[in-house]
Amino acid sequence: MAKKVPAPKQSGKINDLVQNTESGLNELMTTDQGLLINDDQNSLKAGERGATLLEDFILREKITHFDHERIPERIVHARGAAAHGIFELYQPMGKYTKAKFLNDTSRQTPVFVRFSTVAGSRGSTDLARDVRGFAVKFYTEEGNYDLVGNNIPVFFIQDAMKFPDLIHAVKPEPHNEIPQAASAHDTFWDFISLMPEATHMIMWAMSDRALPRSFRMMEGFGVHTFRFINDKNESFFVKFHWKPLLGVHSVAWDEAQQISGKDADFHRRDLWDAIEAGAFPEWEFGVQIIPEADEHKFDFDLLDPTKLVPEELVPVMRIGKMTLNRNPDNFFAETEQVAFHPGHLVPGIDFTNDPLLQGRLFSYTDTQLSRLGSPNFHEIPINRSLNTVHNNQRDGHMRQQINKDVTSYHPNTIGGGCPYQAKAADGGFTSHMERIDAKKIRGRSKSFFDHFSQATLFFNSQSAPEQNHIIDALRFELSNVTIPAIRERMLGILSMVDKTLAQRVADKLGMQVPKKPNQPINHSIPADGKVADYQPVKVDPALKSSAALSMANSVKGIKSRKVAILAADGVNEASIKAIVTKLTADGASGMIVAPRMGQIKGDKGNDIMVNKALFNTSSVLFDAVYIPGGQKSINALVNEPDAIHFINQAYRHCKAIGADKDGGLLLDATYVGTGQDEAEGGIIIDGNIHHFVNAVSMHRSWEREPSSKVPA
Ligand code: HDE
Repeated sequence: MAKKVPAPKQSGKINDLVQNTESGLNELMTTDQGLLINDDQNSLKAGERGATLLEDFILREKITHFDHERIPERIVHARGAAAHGIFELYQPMGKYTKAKFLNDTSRQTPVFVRFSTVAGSRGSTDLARDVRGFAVKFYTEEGNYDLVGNNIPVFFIQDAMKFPDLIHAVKPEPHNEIPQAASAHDTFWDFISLMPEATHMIMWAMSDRALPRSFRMMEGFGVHTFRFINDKNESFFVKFHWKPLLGVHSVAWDEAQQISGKDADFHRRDLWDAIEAGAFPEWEFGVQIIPEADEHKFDFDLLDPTKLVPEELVPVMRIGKMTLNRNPDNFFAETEQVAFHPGHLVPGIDFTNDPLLQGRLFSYTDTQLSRLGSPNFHEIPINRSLNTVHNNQRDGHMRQQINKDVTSYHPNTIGGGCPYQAKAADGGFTSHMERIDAKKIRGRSKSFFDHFSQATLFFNSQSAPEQNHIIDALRFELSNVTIPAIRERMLGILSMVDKTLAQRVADKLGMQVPKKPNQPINHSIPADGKVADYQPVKVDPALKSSAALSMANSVKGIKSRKVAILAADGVNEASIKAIVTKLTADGASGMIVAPRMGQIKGDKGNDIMVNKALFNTSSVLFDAVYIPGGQKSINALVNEPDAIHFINQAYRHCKAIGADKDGGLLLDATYVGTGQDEAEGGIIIDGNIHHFVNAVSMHRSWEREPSSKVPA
């Protein structure tokens, strides 16, 4: 039976895609030429036991198409999932930008958003420790605007020249293609240990930000500084943010590794299921605006993509909301073929000279040419703009548009001078007239040389559990490096961030922190320059800590959380009803996990539908566990090793565990134990479901972690 799906909000883009959609429901099967097919089971043969005939054009067509089904995966961000949605503006932004979609609060701008991991192949796990891509295509009335960002606000490198090196270093090693979707290997850390500019980003990548609980619980960042341009041609620097209304939350590293085995599609499924269930993910769109006059006011360079602008210095103004409300109809046609490009702009938004951004402006069209195979990739339905394209670009593989004009050049008289150029006043795009007076030089600005202060700022801004997780991640990653000299260089770099951090990592590696950190210089020194003048530096920033950088300060809530309810025959029906009703009312879900699939019998003799069996699910796929009583049920679960493991694992991962008065007896058989301190965070055994729901909404009780004795 077809699932009942809440009606998504319609958008101009969905209507646009309809002309390309197809369904075979109640239709006869045809060849690609529209010929009705009579037999799709057998090839044409010379006799029943004879050879297949070359003449069989139907077989040839079918197999030829199959042979060519695959296209190259993205060189980076190969693994991803996407959804349609809308963007709604809260307040007109005309003071800063003339972009129409940022001025009209009555309009819903259609969007298509793709989330991704960076390093892994298309079939790799969703839960790899990695940066996540956060790419948004706005289908505006002025053409497509792409904000191609990440879930981390800074990047590894300062100059596009180093991007191929970075990616070659992190991808599986070339001789044996190991490891898949992982940075814990020699070549990555070899490169990083020679690139002190990566230090700030490494702090983020080793933090739990690299292990999101859900795409829906990630922030998004434009990373680079961009420009807004208003209708008086005044320019403002701008940093873009996406703030998830569910808050920013992550899983534990041990949990991430287990999810990779239990459900490698965890994030993809989570996004899909939430949208199907009508729990539409939402983000507020934020901007940090900096007047041009303030460009040099900061102790870092706004053009340096390894730096963020702390929210304490420039607050984030929330100017609109994006809601994802519709899953794609076809993964390949939409999610795989969508082509983002930071150079897809609308009037009112422009670039800065960030050297990383400048390099990206070349790469994204170039890569589509090999990935999608033709300069006509803009005609693929998911990529085409809502306004009709008129220009003199012609022909090429798979051209769809039928250009009727005789002229394909400009200027012309034969075609009446059409298509016309648009005046700036009529929406024609003009580049910002930035004044430039410079020598042509292959080099780097000294204002980019501070590689450590914001790494320290980030580390100092983390809660104690977050700091522990960063240290654990560095221990894990560097312990997988086989060459001691690389580990040593990294310890030297870490000591520039924080001495205790470096020491704690070194202790578990069985190494010493080098007394004199080796700070390699990863950029050229001009012929007339002195080496000493080109060393990485660390300034002492005015701001010592920034609350916005810690997930501990993020919005909390119960909405869309998944709670496993452990039950067996004889379970207390009233207790199940109470918890499920409360969870559903609060926008969360409770799923019955039992020793077998099908149904179990409650204590009042009623059948209860089982959602998952202990043998086909795991606590790592849930946010919390609840144990309703019923003596028979508890007795059965006490004798189920999978049930005991389920609770122990949830305990180790610091999840909320709740039980009614009888249900608490099951905890005796687990590491949670009955003698545990009643005040222990997230363990609710008083049967008060309000207390339990509160605990779930806190996401995790990370403070429990250091005392956890549960084996992995
Ligand atoms: Fe990308 N990046 N990138 N990148 N990037 C690609 O384009 C590149 C960078 C980002 O869901 C590729 O269509 C260079 C920063 C996302 O389809 C490619 C440099 C940020 C996605 C490419 C960067 C990003 C990509 C591969 C350094 C965050 C996935 C496939 C100069 C602000 C988009 C493709 C999707 C994809 C190049 C650095 C984000 C090869 C050369 C910084 C989210 O063109």
